[in-house]
Amino acid sequence: MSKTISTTCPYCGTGCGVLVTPQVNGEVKVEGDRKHPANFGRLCSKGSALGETTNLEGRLLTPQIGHIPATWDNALDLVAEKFRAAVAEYGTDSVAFYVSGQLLTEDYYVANKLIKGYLGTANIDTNSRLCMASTVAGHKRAFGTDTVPGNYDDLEQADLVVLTGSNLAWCHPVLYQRIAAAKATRPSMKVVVVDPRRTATCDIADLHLPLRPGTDIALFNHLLAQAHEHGAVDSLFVREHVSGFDAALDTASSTDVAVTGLSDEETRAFVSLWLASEKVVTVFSQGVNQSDHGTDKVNSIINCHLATGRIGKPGMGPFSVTGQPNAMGGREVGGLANMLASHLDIENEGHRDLVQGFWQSPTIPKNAGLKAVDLFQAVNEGKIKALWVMCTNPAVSMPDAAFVRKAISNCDFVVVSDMFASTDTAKLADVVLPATGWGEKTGTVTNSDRTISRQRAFLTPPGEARHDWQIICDVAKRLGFENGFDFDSPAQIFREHAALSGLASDQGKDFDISGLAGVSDEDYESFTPTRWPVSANGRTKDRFFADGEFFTSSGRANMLSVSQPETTIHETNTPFRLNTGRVRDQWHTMSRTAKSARLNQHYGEPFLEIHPEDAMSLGLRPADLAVVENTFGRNVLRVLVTDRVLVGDVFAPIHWTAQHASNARISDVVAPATDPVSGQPDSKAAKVAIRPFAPKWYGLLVSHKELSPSTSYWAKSQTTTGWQIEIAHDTVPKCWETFARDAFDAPDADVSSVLDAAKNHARVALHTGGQLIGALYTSDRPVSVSREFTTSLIGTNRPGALHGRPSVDQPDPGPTVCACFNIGANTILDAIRTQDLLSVQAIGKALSAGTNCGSCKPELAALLNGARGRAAAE
Ligand SMILES: Nc1nc2c(c(=O)[nH]1)N[C@H]1C(S)=C(S)[C@@H](COP(=O)(O)OP(=O)(O)OC[C@H]3O[C@@H](n4cnc5c(=O)[nH]c(N)nc54)[C@H](O)[C@@H]3O)O[C@H]1N2
Ligand SMILES: Nc1nc2c(c(=O)[nH]1)N[C@H]1C(S)=C(S)[C@@H](COP(=O)(O)OP(=O)(O)OC[C@H]3O[C@@H](n4cnc5c(=O)[nH]c(N)nc54)[C@H](O)[C@@H]3O)O[C@H]1N2
Ligand code: SF4
Ligand SMILES: [Mo]
Repeated sequence: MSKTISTTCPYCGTGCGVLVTPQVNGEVKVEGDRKHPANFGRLCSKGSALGETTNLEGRLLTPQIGHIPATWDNALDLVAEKFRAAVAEYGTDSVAFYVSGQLLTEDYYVANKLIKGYLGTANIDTNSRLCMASTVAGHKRAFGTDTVPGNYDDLEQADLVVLTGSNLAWCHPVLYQRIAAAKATRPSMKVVVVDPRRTATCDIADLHLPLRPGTDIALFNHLLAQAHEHGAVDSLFVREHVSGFDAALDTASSTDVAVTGLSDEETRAFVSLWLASEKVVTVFSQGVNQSDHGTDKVNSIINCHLATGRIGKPGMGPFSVTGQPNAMGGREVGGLANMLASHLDIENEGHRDLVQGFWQSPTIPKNAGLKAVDLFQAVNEGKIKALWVMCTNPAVSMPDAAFVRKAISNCDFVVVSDMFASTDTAKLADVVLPATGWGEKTGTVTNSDRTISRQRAFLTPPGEARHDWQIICDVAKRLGFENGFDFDSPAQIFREHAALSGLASDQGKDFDISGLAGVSDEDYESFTPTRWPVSANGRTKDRFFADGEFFTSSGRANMLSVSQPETTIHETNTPFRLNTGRVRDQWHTMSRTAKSARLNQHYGEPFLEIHPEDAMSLGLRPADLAVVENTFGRNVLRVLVTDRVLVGDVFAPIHWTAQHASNARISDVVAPATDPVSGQPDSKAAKVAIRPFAPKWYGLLVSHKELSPSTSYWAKSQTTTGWQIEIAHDTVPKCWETFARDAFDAPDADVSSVLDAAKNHARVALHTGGQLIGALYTSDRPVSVSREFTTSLIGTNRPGALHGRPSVDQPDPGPTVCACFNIGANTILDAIRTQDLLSVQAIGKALSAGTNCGSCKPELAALLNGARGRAAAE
């Protein structure tokens, strides 16, 4: 039995502590760390499945030049030469880095140092621009710095938690569970969800406000005006510590809340809950940030907290939950194009001198660099001659992604550092560099409540993979910057970063970890989760701003006068508003989560949520395929008819790439419109036309190996026995058996089939050596065989492949709900009925479902409610 290592989950910004024990058989046992203050032992489905994602399938193991394996020396020499040549010939601003909130702080620190202090340009932006930029800008406008005032304990201590534009149940499941547990022990605690969609998060909501998308400012302005009318303003706090109250209130008072589309009853209920609860936390996330007026949305929320003095004290405050594991660390090292380091400002001469002096670097840029959308625009215009993309997949995740792919393809020289060889971005690069990933690398991350935790390695780097900080330092040294980049370990980088923060804090900045500047290598190794600030003079703080001291030049917080924009929809002459976001069990562009069969079972295919009325008027039936398109691009998605979305709104997940589906990169149809203050893209409001895809036939392939179908639609996902591939096509093959043989590339397999040509109905099974290697099911309607059953037959000689569903003595478990124990919806519904189960806990007792990570509890509740509803109707 090997040693247990404590590390941190590499997914969401909750930042859960994970205990990992490598097993002798090569597997990795993963448990929640009971001592970690973010999760106290809990993990969600993604965290629990981490052990299933560390295999080497798909990993990039050597550097490549022109997609041909190369030595590190040759690859690094080439990168250094191209960057040097670009700067020499076209100037410092002809080079750029595009980095990520998933880099560790130490990686991020050296990347920022190299480009700003040594290459001399601020052209470094990060995927945090697509994620947290509006919050950063909103915080800075209100507080003078990018400060998250509260911490996770506040979520449990609050009397009211308002979740605005946040699907916490799926995106920060452990925080959601902490709130749900607090509410269970203290039922007087209330939860409000503000989201146009009825998400899984609504399961614990006392009130769900399905406001019209893009109308949050109207709601919060209304709240501010009502707070004033009801005498709930904290006049003393405002007088002593806040500027801009009158103007903000004036604007708020003239805002018409009717644009939200909410009923008077709903808004009244919201206002009275808010004003009656002293301890209010307003959690916000991408429904707020990813908007062309996201910064104003952020300030409309902060305004309400400032006006009522509900900030910085236990159980209250505005709370931005960060998306990526190190979104906060990236902000701390200054990874955004308009920041310096340690929350200092690039456009402040004093700050620049201070950082340059500390680094003793040859240069420092005077102006902010290009923000993500403008950066790729400049790449397309040929202004950026050398681009280095690290730890992010912009070919999929940037708005107008097809344009971004074109820009990257046209760029003179593009380097991509990634763990995987075939990401949609890596495929377009001139040089790809193999980076170590979670479990192999070591360093620190900062979570949403300012807690710094260690990631620790428990696996040796595969192939020739190197750590991101090493790769960056290697290039820096080749560029002649040995002095600034002579680091031997992440601990050494961390100490430098911590020391710099002390100087920043002397400039009146919030971020201060100077108390950690002297950590020894041993201290760093045994470092336990620590919330900043940790200053050299011993100052720490659990919360900011209770004392009314802000980081603006006047020391007062700012309320902003923010108005509700009249229209938030981009005109492209097409009718639907496309909202995009996440599903519970996939992480972004799926490079890691799609390796876990049990995570894939939650949703195995890209989909489009559409309201029944809209589906009917378009002639779309459940499980049909729909084309979603506009002038920017086109997607084909499986239709999921549901009244969870409003009429006129549709929702699609962001995760699927060209590796996983024929046409499902959703950002292909997202316009590159941005917030004027933060530069953050408006990712939740694409305007799209929708029509039926109407193929001649639909099909399903289950297979022991990965296939690359040539059908006009396909979407594939890994299963416990191989692969499951949904297909559809517009021409009917002459012979289904031949089609199947070709699809499985199995000319010698034994074929058996059942065919009904009139309905394009075929069931073909292929066996070799008596074992099922593949099966094809087709129909002129979406294929309705049991995916769970047919995939379970692969690699076995069990009968039933042609039938496609289990016989009566073998119950069909139905689609997986509980990923941890692999329990399907049919099993759960059956138990609810036969055992008279009345609560989620009772389901847990009977079947174990929901008792490990608990991420499926909202879905268990939905099944319970559905079963109860049906029983009532019977
Ligand atoms: N499972 C999973 N978890 C993740 C991630 C993942 O990929 N998968 N990614 C992580 C990252 S990087 C991030 S940034 C976070 C994101 O976490 P969230 O922000 O919670 O996730 P999203 O699904 O992007 O969007 C949240 C909600 O905003 C709503 N919304 C859309 N428009 C509006 C509007 O105008 N007003 C309001 N009030 N709401 C609106 C959407 O309907 C959606 O339910 O998740 C993190 N956690
Ligand atoms: N339409 C729409 N678009 C969106 C969003 C949305 O809600 N709607 N959300 C936006 C948001 S909030 C975010 S955060 C982005 C996320 O979008 P991306 O950052 O593009 O997505 P990821 O799949 O997380 O990309 C991370 C890449 O880094 C690799 N990687 C993992 N670990 C390491 C490592 O240690 N080192 C290196 N070098 N590589 C590594 C992974 O294999 C993967 O290819 O998407 C944004 N785009
Ligand atoms: S909530 Fe889940 S994904 Fe987020 S850090 Fe915790 S275990 Fe990881
Ligand atoms: Mo994000």
